[in-house]
Amino acid sequence: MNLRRVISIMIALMFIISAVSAVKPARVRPLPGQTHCPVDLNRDGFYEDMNGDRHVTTLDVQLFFQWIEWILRYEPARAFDYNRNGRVGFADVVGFYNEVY
Ligand SMILES: [Ca+2]
Ligand SMILES: [Ca+2]
Repeated sequence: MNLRRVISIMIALMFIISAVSAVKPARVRPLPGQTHCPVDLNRDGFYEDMNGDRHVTTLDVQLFFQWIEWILRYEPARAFDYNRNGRVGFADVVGFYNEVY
């Protein structure tokens, strides 16, 4: 195998690795400090039960607010995009609060 071929394979591998690492997770995972995954209780595609205790309370709103940066990084955006603008931000905390109360 010549050097040119090795380099082209390495470049292709680097491209694949960067593409894979850029993909957002498809499934939700427990928020930091929680043992259960968030739950979409009414199956509307938005996960309102942040701590997975099968109840929606002010604690869920607090958890969303507290961990929004973490959610941005590790959770699928569509699950927490309450105002449906394609990204997760503090406006979604307000949207979530309005949905809950
Ligand atoms: Ca809950
Ligand atoms: Ca949003």
